[in-house]
Amino acid sequence: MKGLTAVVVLAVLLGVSLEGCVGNESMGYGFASSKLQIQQRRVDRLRNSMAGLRAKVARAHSNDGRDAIEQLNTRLLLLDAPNCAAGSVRCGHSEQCMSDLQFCDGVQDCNNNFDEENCKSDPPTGSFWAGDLYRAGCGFAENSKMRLFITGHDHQYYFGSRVGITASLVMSYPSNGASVTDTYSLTGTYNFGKKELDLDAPGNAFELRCDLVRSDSWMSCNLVQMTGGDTCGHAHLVNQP
Ligand SMILES: [Ca+2]
Repeated sequence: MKGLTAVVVLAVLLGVSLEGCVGNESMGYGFASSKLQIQQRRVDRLRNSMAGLRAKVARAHSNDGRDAIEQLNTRLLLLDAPNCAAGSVRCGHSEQCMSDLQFCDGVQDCNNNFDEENCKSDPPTGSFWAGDLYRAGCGFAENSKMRLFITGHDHQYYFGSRVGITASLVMSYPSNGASVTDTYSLTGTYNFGKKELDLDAPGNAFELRCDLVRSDSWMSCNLVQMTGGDTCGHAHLVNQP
């Protein structure tokens, strides 16, 4: 019987019709047919499990977990060091903390000059970022397509730690069988020390707060209500070529 079972499983895997090979009850093979049907169901379940596992592996590759781990490590090193007070940032890999207001002001404050490194105006003017909004609330549609265009910078020498940024946010989502697009003009600042982008939508009662620790490739954003501070959704925006 074990030999027959092995043959049957092999036949199923090769896509051979089992019923056609072994006959039916009327031909005196009822017992064998029943066993084969059980084996068929087991193989089907295995196939479904394999398909689920393949999908999970594909999703893991597309999410690129290395980026997430690197971002978390960087945040721990640079932003969330327990011995740095609120509003302060760790000077790279040293133990020294510095106010984010002293970053990119043209004066070396960190002993290792970390505060005056990487003072380019991120995200750059003309850059384009896209992703999906998820865990949506506050009236925003789940899985809205978000596209963020950085339209300009205004970096004043007397406030070097921040750079003024203008942007255009386009949100597209299905509604009643049609695709709806809302466009918002945003203004705000980029914080060099914390690597944070904070954009307000004037008159639209929300702001977009983004973490640009990996500013060359993607940013992690929260859509937040201006009143109350409730999070209305999260988006992983990827820099588009
Ligand atoms: Ca400085």
